[in-house]
Amino acid sequence: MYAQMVKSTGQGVKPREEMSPQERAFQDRIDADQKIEPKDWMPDAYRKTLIRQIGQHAHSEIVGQLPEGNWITRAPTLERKAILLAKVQDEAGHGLYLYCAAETLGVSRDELTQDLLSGRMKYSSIFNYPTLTWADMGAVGWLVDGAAIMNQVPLQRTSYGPYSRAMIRICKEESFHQRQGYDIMMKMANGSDAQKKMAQDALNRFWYPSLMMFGPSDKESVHSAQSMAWKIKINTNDELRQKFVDQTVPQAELLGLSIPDPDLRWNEERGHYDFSEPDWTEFFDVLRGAGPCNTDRMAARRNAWDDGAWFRDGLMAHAEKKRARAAAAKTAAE
Ligand code: FAQ
Repeated sequence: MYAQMVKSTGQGVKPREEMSPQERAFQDRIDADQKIEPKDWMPDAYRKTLIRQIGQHAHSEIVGQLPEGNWITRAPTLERKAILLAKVQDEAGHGLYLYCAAETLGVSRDELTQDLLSGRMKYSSIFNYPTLTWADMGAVGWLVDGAAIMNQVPLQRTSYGPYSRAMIRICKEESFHQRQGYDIMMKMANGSDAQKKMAQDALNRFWYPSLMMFGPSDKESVHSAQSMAWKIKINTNDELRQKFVDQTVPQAELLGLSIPDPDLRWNEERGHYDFSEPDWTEFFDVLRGAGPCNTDRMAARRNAWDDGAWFRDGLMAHAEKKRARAAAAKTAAE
């Protein structure tokens, strides 16, 4: 059953008059801001959408360790190294919270991992870009974690209880991640000419990929309407992208760095910045596996899975031994 559920949905919103009484009662609970819990009845498509989104989110946290993991051995000071190590470990923890939340929907972590490795499930496009210099650690923390928080703060109010509670814990840590990234950028932007140039270059390379993290434009977003009706998503992709730009431009100004967008300007009438859209062809290329690092990222995850086989086998053998011993003790006692 799970295998059939993973296939992408892209449904429209079912009109109320076409809903079954059970579906109507479910929608009423959502509309009343009640949380849905694992044992509650839910429409199959709601379960399927959650597995897709939470699973992708979990994979993103795990694959997201790779670009920063690349710099742990090369951090410029012991303090920076300890901070980066802690941050990368936090991302592993976020992945675990999210896999656990997905498991409450009836899918195992092994199944989700197999779907990532076979390409049936996605992870965030952003992690298919390389981290070339130390300034990229600043840009990732500032922009990538900044975009992640912008998306995740509203998800604390998502309708599915276990996902919402995971997001509350995750958001606390993401705020620290963003601050540490901005701190690196401040040091670099106020450093030597070469360091400032490196910081500007990191911003140039990470700006548009960060904007892509929010997903395609609203008119291209296949899941938004239904996910918002179910309060799985609270905002549209474009709303969050705009909020991110509005928040980030003054931060770049404070750093003395320029956003790489000649059309970026404050629009007094709208009360928002106007900005250029990312290159959506590049975005969809990355999604279908043709980004700069897709092959490397998937190879790293496949190796990790294969290298961990002996450990998983050991755990299973130990559990089986314990089970057999308990069964034998029970028989002896009877
Ligand atoms: N990358 O209809 P929509 C982090 C796919 S965590 C790849 O708009 P939806 C922490 C989408 O899945 C970052 N695929 O979809 C960290 C769908 O394809 P499908 C991850 C994308 O779900 C920091 C298709 O395009 N955060 O960074 C992307 O309503 C630093 C159509 O799109 C989350 O996952 C993309 N950027 O909205 C870790 C947050 N965008 O599945 C380490 C939770 C769209 O039909 C270091 N997720 N797609 O085959 C969400 O909020 C939503 O899923 C969106 C997409 C907003 C990402």
